[in-house]
Amino acid sequence: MYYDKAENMDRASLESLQLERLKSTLENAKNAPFYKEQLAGINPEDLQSAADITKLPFTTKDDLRSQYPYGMLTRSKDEFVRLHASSGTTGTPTAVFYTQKDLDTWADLMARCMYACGCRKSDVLQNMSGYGLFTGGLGIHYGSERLGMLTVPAGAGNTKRQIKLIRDFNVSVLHIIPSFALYFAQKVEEAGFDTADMPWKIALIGAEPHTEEARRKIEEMMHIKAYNSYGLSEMNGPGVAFECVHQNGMHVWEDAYIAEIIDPTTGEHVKEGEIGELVMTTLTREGMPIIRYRTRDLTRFIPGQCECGRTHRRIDRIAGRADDMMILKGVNIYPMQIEQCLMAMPEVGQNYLIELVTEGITDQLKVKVEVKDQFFVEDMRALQGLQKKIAKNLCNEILITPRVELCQHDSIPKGEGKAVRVVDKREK
Ligand code: ADP
Ligand code: K
Ligand code: ZN
Repeated sequence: MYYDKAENMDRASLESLQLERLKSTLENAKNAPFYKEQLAGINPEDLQSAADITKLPFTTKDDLRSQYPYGMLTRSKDEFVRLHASSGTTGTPTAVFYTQKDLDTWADLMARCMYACGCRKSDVLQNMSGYGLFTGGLGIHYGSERLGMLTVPAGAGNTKRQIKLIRDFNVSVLHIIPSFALYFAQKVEEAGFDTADMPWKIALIGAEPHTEEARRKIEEMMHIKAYNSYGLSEMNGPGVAFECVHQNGMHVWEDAYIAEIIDPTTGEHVKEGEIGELVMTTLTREGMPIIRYRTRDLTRFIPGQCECGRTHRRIDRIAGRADDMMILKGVNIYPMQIEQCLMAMPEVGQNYLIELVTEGITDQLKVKVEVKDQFFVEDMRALQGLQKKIAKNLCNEILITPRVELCQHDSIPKGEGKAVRVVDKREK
């Protein structure tokens, strides 16, 4: 029923395994120049339980940048066989290094994730994310092979070729970025195929924030089951937390990571079930352990047990990155609030773009929204009505009335990688 026996370990055993691994991680981390200094006063043997992790200092993205490239490594460069880099969504990228053992551990975790949402060795997986430095390429690829799936390394882009590969090889599992999935569904229809007739069953979607509404839209448009996949290169890449078939939050693999959720301003743990910043510690990485990493991602622990019987706690879908927050007229707004509202409206198509502009002396929020063809009509009054309706729905959610611009479907440029949701054109 599970890929790994660790998945339904009882909590007491899981927590003592965490403590044991945390101690050895600290011991090992002290071999890295950065942690040698950072952990100087800390004796791992003083930790009484995994909860004592709060006594350790945080590691930030800036710490990783300041140690670039080799300051986080615990051993000689000769012991490493691969590197990846973060996508650099929020600034200078950081590099992550893996020994062969680290790659094996990662592939096992990844295979475990895919198994949890129903992938089996009889499946054929097409990896539609970019390869190269981005962990969604090789990370997913080796996990898929580890599970025994026939793996099609299609890479990003070229929708025609993607469709041909899917049909020729009877692809049953897609790994695809959610913003691209919405676009791709449309392209499949335009190429003259019915998405209901495609061989796929399962989509692994992740790498960027997306709402439940966007997931449902992908599922409906593609006639597929879509599972949320969370990871970040600093913690290997994908394979950190994943949805099981119940689609009610992502299990964090607690034998491999310690997850905490903190109030980003005080650094203290939030109450169980409250939203905050996810902080992650590696427990099974030898080459580049990272302790209490501030992910900047906002989520919460979902209280209670999952029906699947896995004992590893679940996190809710990422509400956004702390860095994504926009402040306009004194109001805090997250792009996902806007997406949630748009994707719930039947008239709205696949894509949208948020623009922050300066008009006169004030800042304005502008939202460009692609409208489905059947609603993009000649009738001015109908269009204005739709525009008003969208603005009103958005205002209910974000408490500001944005300027809404209706666009024809496919008119907002779509890149191959993570979607850019916000463009800041404000005068500084
Ligand atoms: P970058 O931070 O430069 O984008 P990565 O490529 O390592 O670097 O991406 C990791 C980040 O991507 C995460 O910290 C998170 O913000 C986002 N992410 C990954 N998976 C998901 C997901 N399933 N839902 C929401 N956001 C995600
Ligand atoms: K196979
Ligand atoms: Zn579950």
